[in-house]
Amino acid sequence: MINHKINELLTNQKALFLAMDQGLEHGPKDFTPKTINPDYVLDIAVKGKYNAMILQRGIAEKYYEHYKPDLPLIVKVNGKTTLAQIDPYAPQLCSVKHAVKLGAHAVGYTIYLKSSYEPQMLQEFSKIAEEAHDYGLPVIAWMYPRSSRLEQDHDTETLAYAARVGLELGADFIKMKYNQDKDGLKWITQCAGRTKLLIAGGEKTNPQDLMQEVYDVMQAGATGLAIGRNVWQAEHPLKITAAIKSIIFDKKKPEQAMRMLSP
Ligand code: FBP
Repeated sequence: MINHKINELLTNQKALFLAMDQGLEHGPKDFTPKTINPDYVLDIAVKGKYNAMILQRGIAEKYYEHYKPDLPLIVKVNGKTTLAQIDPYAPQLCSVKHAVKLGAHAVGYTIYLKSSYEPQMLQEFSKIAEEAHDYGLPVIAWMYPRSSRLEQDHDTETLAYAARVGLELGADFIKMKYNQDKDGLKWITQCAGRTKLLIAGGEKTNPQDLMQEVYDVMQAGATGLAIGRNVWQAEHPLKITAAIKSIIFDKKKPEQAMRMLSP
């Protein structure tokens, strides 16, 4: 059952998800008057034929219905702002039952390993994974080693540990940042075992670096990307989407993908 549901989120065992939860995670600073409108981003997801759209419950409740027939939904069931002056902790904000009601194909949850709240998040995630699997929904764990003492930890051994934690906890996918260590990422995918690895997009970068990164992570064994700002902040989001997809799904080289971006 779960494997079938996982496969529904894949194209030839690869995946490209679009994320729009940055309004909660970062605030409006990531957006312009055009991109702040969820319909703008949802439209990119449909036209770009993304494997799924990642939303928090509020945007899903108010905007998703219209796109339901064409776009699988992943509901992010926990989250946090950058406003709280505490060690990173993203509590559960949406029940699995409610995500199911919204039409979710999967649920996502961020675990900040190294935070003093890590034990709570491990426990919450495990319960959510159990419940989601009971409903037949795959679970995606955002594995972000981070604490107030340490902004982010991108050390390969820590990311490998995080990947293994994802497997041990029952995540179907893990999502993490790429630290530009290609050999390291091969080890990280091995540590993740049968849990599929997705890479986050990060802040907007130039298309050349982005295409190289997509190529490198796919070569290292990633299943795909869950990306946001690099797509919907782009001047031509559908062109960027097509270029990324050519690498993920058609095994194109970065130079070939770049040619798709020329006017
Ligand atoms: P981006 O591609 O825009 O980085 O989005 C991916 C993502 O995981 C989002 O789901 C989330 O809002 C954001 O990154 C969290 O980023 P961070 O916590 O590093 O600021």
